[in-house]
Amino acid sequence: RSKQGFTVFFTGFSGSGKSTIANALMVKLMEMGGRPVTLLDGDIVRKNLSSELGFSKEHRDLNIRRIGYVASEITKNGGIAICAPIAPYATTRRAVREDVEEFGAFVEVHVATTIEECERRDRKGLYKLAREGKIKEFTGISDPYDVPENPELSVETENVEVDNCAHQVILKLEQMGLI
Ligand code: GGZ
Repeated sequence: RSKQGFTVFFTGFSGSGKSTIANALMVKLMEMGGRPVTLLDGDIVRKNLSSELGFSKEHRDLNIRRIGYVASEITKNGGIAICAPIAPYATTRRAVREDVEEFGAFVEVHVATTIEECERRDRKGLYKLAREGKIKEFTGISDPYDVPENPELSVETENVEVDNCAHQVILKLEQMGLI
């Protein structure tokens, strides 16, 4: 059994299912015991660690680099970090990968639920506000999202249940020899 720490980094649109899958994954990993599991969810990080930041490219990058720094420290100490921000920029995701891989494995999971489906769900009413121009620079509507080219795993929540998505991540972690 490997004891190295690792980071699972979810990326995808607002409302794609990142938080829900990340939470289900956290529960599964905690049940297995062993290493401590830390969830760095997008909105929780923004409330506690990045409260002064907005959604410009500079601020998003700063937010993601902070998440990456915390994840790399957790990974260094043999823990499991689960991150779930939008992280729209490929270069920034790459930088975080490099930070983490100094100490352990980086598992990028693209939550590939389409923008159409996220907007159709519109769980928080944010897409409507973005369409009305009341939220500017909204990812997928009026701001870019670089589709991950080589993620360790891609899942989607349109046709697949959350628990199944979390299970696919578990299988990938087993396959990589991390759990
Ligand atoms: C994207 C926004 C925006 C804009 C507010 N664009 O569904 P949510 O509400 O909880 O998830 C979104 C969250 C995105 O924060 P992240 O820290 O994950 O973004 S990034 O990785 O780009 O730094 C959404 C809400 O904040 N939100 N305004 N303009 N999402």
